[in-house]
Amino acid sequence: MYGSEVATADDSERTAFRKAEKKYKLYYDHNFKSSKKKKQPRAVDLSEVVDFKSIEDSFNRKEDLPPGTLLFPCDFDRPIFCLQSRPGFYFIPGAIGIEEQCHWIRESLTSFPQPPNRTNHNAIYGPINDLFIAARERKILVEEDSSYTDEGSEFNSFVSHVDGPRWKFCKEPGVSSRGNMLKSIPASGLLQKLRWSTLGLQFDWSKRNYNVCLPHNKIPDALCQLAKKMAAPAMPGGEEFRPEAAIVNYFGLGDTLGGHLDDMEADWTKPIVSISLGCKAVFLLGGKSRQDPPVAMFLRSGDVVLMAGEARECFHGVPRIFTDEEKAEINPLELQFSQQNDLCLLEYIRTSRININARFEDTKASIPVGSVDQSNPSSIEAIALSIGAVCEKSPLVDNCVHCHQWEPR
Ligand SMILES: O=C(O)CCC(=O)C(=O)O
Repeated sequence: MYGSEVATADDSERTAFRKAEKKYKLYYDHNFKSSKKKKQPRAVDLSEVVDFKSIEDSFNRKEDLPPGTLLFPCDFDRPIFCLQSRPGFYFIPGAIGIEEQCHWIRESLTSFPQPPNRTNHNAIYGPINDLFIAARERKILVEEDSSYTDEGSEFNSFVSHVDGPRWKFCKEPGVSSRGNMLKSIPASGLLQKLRWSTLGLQFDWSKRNYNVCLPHNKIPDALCQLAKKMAAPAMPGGEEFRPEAAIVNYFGLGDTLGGHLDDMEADWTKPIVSISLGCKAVFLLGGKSRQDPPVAMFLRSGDVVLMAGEARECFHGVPRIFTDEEKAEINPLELQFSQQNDLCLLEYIRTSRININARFEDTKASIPVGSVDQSNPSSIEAIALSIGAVCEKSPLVDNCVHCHQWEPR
């Protein structure tokens, strides 16, 4: 997933992929005419962004396709489009209906970040239970009072690292026995800073591999079924897709996912099934080199992308999500969540995008050695360093969803 071939600072201007990232990334202009110097998003030219929704609309009306776009022949219940220039890439616009989108958004916020699934917060706070509920109830994560070591302390019920700090959701900020304010962070802030969670087989960021030793649950059956159905057009010889791992990416305003290769899985003939939820985004699909000019395309809530075979070797990334009412295109989601009186979900999704990508990993090929010992700070540090190193070298991924943890906004 996060390719070994990481960009260095001096290719930031040189490669075609970098240029495209820069073109679509969110920049602000300061409006000096206004006394408040309000930040305004800089206008971006979206005329070259491929829009598979309008391609589908026009195909349904006139059965014609723009040059370079192909209709994949299959008996799927929706048209599936491919690009002549990128064999192994499939786009299924609006593949997931609105109610199902709401279901996966809810799951992504309530159950997917639950331990033993890991999130970007693990390295600092350890496993966190019920983050979404705590955010809804406006709770605060408070660090244990290290000056007070009562065995019966309530904090012991929420152990994060065995020897490290312990944290607990509280209604109020805490004060230590010596009268100092304890470190605390609102749960709502942690929810906004949730960048990834991993389902099924857990990915070990320090070793850049799946690690069967890390505690994990199976991927939820309903997600397997969905991925299996969506993957069918890209499966070799009519085989069934059985995902063993999934990464959930959470994007807020200004977040990006820098260009990378998904090269961690042993078997590249199996597709990655990538589901978009929430605000619209620009996705860049490059070639095998960062020098290849990427194709930019919109990803909307409910779209599904498959990357298999040769497309697995292509750089890709997300330089932009849109959170303004006109471009985000989430009115149907807003309507659903207001009907269900899910104000917290409504508030979240108005400024966020979620991507669930399911992968097949041959467990026999995964390295079962040297699992990350969460009680060992040097191991946690290794994760931080490995991700930090990637990001330091990549000036355009300063808001990258995978490295936020190490670079405060
Ligand atoms: O967010 C997306 O659409 C792409 C996610 C992705 O490329 C990844 O997680 O490797």
